[in-house]
Amino acid sequence: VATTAAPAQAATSITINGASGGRTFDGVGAISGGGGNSRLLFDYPEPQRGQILDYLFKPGYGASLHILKAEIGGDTNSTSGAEPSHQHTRSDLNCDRGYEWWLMEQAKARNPGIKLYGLAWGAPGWIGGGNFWSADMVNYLLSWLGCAKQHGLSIDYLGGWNERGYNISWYEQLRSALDGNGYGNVKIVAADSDWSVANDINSNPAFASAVSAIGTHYPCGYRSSQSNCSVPSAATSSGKTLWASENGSDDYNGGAPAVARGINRGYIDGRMTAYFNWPVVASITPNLPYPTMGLALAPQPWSGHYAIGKNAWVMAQTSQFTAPGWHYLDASSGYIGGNRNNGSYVSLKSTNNSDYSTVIETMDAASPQTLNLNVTGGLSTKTVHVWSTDVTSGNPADYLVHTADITPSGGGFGLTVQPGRVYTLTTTTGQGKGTVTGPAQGTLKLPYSDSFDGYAAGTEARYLMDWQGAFEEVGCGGGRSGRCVRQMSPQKPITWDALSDPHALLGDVSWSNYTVSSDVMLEQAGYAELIGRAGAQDYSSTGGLNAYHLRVSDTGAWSVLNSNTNGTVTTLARGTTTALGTNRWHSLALTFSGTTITAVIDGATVGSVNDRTWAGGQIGYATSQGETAQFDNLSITPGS
Ligand code: 147
Repeated sequence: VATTAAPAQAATSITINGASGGRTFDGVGAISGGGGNSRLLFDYPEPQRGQILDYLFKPGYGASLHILKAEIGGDTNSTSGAEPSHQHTRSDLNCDRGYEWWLMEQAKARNPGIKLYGLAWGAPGWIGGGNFWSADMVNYLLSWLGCAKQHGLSIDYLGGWNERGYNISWYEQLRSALDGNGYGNVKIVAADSDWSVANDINSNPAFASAVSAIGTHYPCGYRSSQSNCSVPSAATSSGKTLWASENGSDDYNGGAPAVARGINRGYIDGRMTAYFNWPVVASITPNLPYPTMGLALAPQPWSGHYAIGKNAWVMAQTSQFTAPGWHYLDASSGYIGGNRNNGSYVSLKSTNNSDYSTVIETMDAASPQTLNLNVTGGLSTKTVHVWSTDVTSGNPADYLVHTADITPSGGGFGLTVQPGRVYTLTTTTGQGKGTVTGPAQGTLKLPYSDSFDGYAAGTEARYLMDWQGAFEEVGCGGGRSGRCVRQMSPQKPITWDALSDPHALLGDVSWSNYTVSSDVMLEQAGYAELIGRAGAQDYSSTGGLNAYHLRVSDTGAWSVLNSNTNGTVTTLARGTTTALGTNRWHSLALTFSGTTITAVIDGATVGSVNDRTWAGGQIGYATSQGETAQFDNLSITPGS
């Protein structure tokens, strides 16, 4: 076999200098929230649920996150779902709702050193008469911190309003409220929006003293590019800690090059000392927005199927080799040969002042490069362990591989780096890669039913994914015993994005011909709906859903509706039946058989229509805005 010698490569010298200055590293993390993206993980069976959590949080095993940023629920949609509030109304308080407390506990159980960061996307509408930047909102955050304390969780960082700008005096009020209520150690991040906050922090000392870190979203460009992470001079000269407090929004595998660039270049270009991937896990059904974004895919609690993404392994190339509190070595961080296309490297020094790790990414390189590394400035000259991830490979066996151990000679060693890879050179040990895998995909089998009786009050019914409002287990009303699902938001929320009626979805998008039935009880004048064949859901412009609905009002007015993501709602049939009233139970059913849709109220067929718009999809519940209706005895039976 004839071989051709590669053209001679000039070696590039890199000095890893422990005497270099540099900022303190705060960590790499990910976001649960903004929103709903962790919903189905909670419903996963064991042992798969624990395996996924291990891959996300266990040190030396997977993504091994340093920071978990969790949504502070607001009963309103925050991208891929709504997360429940700890205070649906002013007089209400329940510290056990939703899945973020559970997730933070699970993260802490695996890594007691993990840092926690809370941020709100929206809020219940009683707050500030609909004004987020209010004293009510400060108190809402204080009560959330009180809940965290009840859970034994100490919160390290707190933000304001996700991507909705900032209010200087509100941040100052928040700081003094934290200080005055025993939360002086909770650091404020501003403003989880763009860099404009840096100008005000730079010019207003009172604002500056309230804020610990400037956290900006997508500072290297939205989603896949992550190429240039330069920051405005006001941010640099503010002297504040700078973070990429949200980044990512990319597929759990396909986002890996952007993650690799973003973590390194955020520091090199912008001196940003933390990187947060949005979101932590894609644990939603495939019809919802961003169904594969995250570090892992876990959309099917009914099958237990999950997949750990390349994003997780690229993140591990930094997280497993460093810790918050380590120091960047500025003189040993930059672009290979000064050329961005060759790739980048950052070096960090342990708090023991001896161990170090250098993370190299060659995402944009075209050919192999030879590096001559020199270790100096008091750093360990022990064996250098080399780990690498081939980001161009689709084979998980090529991710986070321990590829070499090098003994430096006279402080020096060489390394050839291939294009499209991440390498970590380290004197530390303890890294590892979990190998357990989950079962194959499967559908959620019909018939499916839920009496909603087997849950504690305040929890969410299995597989029921809130989109707007909050659907929660309560003791049934209307003289019925047992538990029911109730829509808990009695007012229009302070939204993060498009407002829609409260609704929640459940099931497999492949369901086609079936009958869905449920009992329903209105609590006020208004309507409730049974939804079927639900598919795509818009979050940012109309809040619309591809679906059919049977809507019933307290007056007895009913309709069969066809809605879509453009926000269009078409009435397919309508009529009036005996008034349903309030606090009385009724039964609803919708049957889908080919193009025939049949609506039944209290056992009587009220309408039958033909429509071919939606061939299949999930079931769901909806209410008019502010209607706290109850639902019971869900049943979905297969049809033909
Ligand atoms: C972010 C939100 O903070 C997340 O909750 C989630 O919605 C995520 C989805 O990509 O997006 O909001 C952004 C939306 C658009 C841009 C940046 C952030 N953008 O176009 O730069």
